[in-house]
Amino acid sequence: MKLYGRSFSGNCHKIRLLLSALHLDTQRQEVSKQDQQEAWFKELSPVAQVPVLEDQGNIVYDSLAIMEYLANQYDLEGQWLPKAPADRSKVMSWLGYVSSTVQTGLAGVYLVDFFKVPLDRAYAEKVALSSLSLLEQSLQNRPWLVGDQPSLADIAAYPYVERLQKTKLDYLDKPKITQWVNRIQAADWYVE
Ligand SMILES: N[C@@H](CCC(=O)N[C@@H](CS)C(=O)NCC(=O)O)C(=O)O
Repeated sequence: MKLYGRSFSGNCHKIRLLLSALHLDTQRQEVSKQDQQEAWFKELSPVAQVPVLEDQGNIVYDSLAIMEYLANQYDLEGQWLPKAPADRSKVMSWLGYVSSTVQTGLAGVYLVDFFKVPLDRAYAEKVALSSLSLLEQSLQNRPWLVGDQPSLADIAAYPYVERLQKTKLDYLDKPKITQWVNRIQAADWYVE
């Protein structure tokens, strides 16, 4: 199994966390922005984005698709992506929210503050603050975003929250989010 990615990327961090949680050994290849425009990489990812996973001759791109692939292939008991439709839908709702709103807000702030990408910082911060409120509220009475054990929902959201420490925004005024971050970093499946 091989993961093509970039260490700074939140989308790639999700996959590293899930691979570790599933105890899967992976070869890793760092892909530069320049590599992403090369023909060999576009053959793997027609959208020229990381992450890309190669497994048993299958090429999967997009972090959401990779997480779903890995869960279906290797999470046989459904610990990370529940099998029961009602529980599964709760995790899927978070994955949808992370791919849209959390990426716009939290990842947007990270891109502006850390990489100096010229995005609308004020809009990204407004969206980020609403996501932080929702996360704080969702963690009010439980340790994980869905149910009483960690799931893909936590793995997908974590990288963007953690990366706020490299920005002018922070989550440290949110006690439940802070505890959740500490809980994830203390887990035996946690990887940078
Ligand atoms: N929807 C995709 C988004 C992937 C994405 O935006 N990847 C970024 C890095 S985090 C990328 O490769 N951007 C193109 C570039 O940097 O040139 C996913 O979830 O994997």
